[in-house]
This record gives sequence, structure tokens and C-alpha cells, in this order.
Amino acid sequence: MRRVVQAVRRTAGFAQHTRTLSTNKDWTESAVKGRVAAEVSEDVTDYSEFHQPVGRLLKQLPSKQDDIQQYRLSTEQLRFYDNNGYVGGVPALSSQQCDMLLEELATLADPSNPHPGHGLFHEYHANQTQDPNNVLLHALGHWRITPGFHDLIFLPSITVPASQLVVRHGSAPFSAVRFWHDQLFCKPAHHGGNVAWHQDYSYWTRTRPMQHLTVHVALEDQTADNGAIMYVPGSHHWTRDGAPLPITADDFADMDSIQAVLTEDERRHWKPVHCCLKKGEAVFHHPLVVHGSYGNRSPRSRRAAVVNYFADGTTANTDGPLMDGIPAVPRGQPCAGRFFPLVFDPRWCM
Ligand SMILES: O=C(O)CCC(=O)C(=O)O
Repeated sequence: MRRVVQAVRRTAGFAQHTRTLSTNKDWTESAVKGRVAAEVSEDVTDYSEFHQPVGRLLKQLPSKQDDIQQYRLSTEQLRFYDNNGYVGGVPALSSQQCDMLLEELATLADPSNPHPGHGLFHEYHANQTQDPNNVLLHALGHWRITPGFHDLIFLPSITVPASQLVVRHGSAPFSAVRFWHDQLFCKPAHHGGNVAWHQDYSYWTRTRPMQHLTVHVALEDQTADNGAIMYVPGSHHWTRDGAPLPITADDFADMDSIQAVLTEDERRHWKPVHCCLKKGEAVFHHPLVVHGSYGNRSPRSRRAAVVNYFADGTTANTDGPLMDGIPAVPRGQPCAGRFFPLVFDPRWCM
């Protein structure tokens, strides 16, 4: 059977893009890669058109020192990040804001009633491991689909620490920060899946230089028994001649596949720790720190919203599109424009 599905979106000032999947083979590969093929009608709002908060979580971008002061990380927090490759327990959202996002998430994750904006996801894996006893919803692109997830990427409780961490050398204490992409990592109660150990930059070498940052926001309490995120402290120094470790588990299923590529010295220093987060707290991590998490056999779900950033000036390192469904940025050119908004610039508050 030949199957052709198109996702078409037209907006003023933005070239129409069409995604076409054909043949069963492509279809299967697409499912594995989480490729999304759904029509998006003209009347669905694509929030990527808005480079300001739309008012769901935040009214306006910070414009003076008073707007950002309270969000700065302390010297001890910065030192912890430099030594370990992550810093956790940072308040990012109120409980009410988490509930608002969880409501939006429910509309994005209901297979019986797909969201009208579903075709705007860059990737959507209802279960990335494909094992029904190990379920991990993983998706990219929801900032385009719902107003709360859109505003999340601009929240100063997230972007101000990000601007302190995204570049950790040189004299400027703050950098201008651009949105790279977002992710959902959701584990249901009882049969939630694991996320195999990995370094984020292993997946991101299509952009350079490495001046990236991940912010993992707990929408629910994370504890050892519901599969809290874990880190290997100090592993942000583990490279192969400056390059990240190779990807060892595309589907995140084989927790320990990374062991095969570690050196003896790295194995000796393999001392993972949990980073238990309260609902609304964030952990900020380095693009090379090794992290992952075990499955969820507890009676509580563990849903997290992740925002990935890079420093302004990061460039494309490929001629192809950086994500499914968006136009390519020419190799060597800065990642900017509609899909990579500036979320914080210290000059806004001078
Ligand atoms: O959800 C997890 O446990 C891991 C998510 C992850 O890889 C990340 O936040 O970068």
C-alpha cells in the first residue's frame, strides 16, 4: 500500500513547507524517528510566530535589573555546576503553573483525540522505547502548539540562570541566549520507561560551537522510585578529542549501552547520583554531562518539560534542516529567525 501524508502550514512572511512521506519503508522509519505526519489547518495558531510571551505564564520579557535580580544563581551554585556538570533544585515554576502545563500536556498526549496542532511537532514518540512495559513519551516542538509551553521558553526563572551557564569561560557573567528546542519526557505510573545514559551534545553536533544548555523542569515531584533524572558528576569532561561520546541508544531503551564506549578511567569514575526535584524545580545541565533515568514502577507519574538553549551566535553545521518540518539554516550561518528566538539578552536589562 502506498501511503502519502502531507503536513502543510502557510503563514504570512514564511514560506510554505510541505512534508511528504511515501512508501511503507519510509513510514516505518518515520515512526522510529518520531516523524510527524498530520495536516495542520490554517486556523491553528503556530506560536513560533510569537517571539514574546503570549501571557499564559508570563506577561512580558524582562527589561530592567529588578526583573532579573532574584533569578541569578549564586556563586556556590555556579561552582557546583562547574565541578559537577549540573545544578539542581532551582525554583522555576509555581505549582499552579505546573498544573496549567500538565493540563496542556493532557491535550497533547491523548491518542483518542489528537491535538489539532499535532502536525507542528518536530518529533513525537508516544513510546520511544516501543516496549509497552517501558513507556516513554518523548516529543519536540510543543512550544509551537500550546500557549503555556510557548511561554515556558521565555521565563526569566529559566533564562536568567541559562544566560549565566551557557558559556562558562571569558569575562562576561551573562550571555545572550537563544532557544534551540524543547522536549517532553513523560513516564506513566507503574510502567514508565527509562532514558538510557547519554550526553546531549552527542545528538546536537549539527550545531556548533558547543555552547548549549539543557533545563529539565519537573512538572511533578521526581524521586528515586518514580525515575528521577540522574547524573554522573564530572562526566562533562568526558570527550573523544573534544567530540562527544557516540550515541549508543537511539530509542533510549538500553540503559547501560553507554558502558561499551567508556574508557577504564571513566568506568572507575562512574558514580551516578539522583537529582530529586520537587514539582516546579529545574536542573540545569552541561551538554556533555552524562545523564539518564530508570523506569517508573511507582504509583505516581513522572512528567518533565525540557528546554534546550544555545548561546546567541551558534551556527548550523549541516546543510539539511536542523529539525523535521523547518527550513534549513545554511551551514556556517547563525541559527536564528522564527524557530530559534532570542529568549534573553543581558542588554535588555541595562
Ligand atoms: O527524563 C529524563 O530522565 C532524562 C531527560 C533528558 O535526557 C534531559 O533532560 O536532557
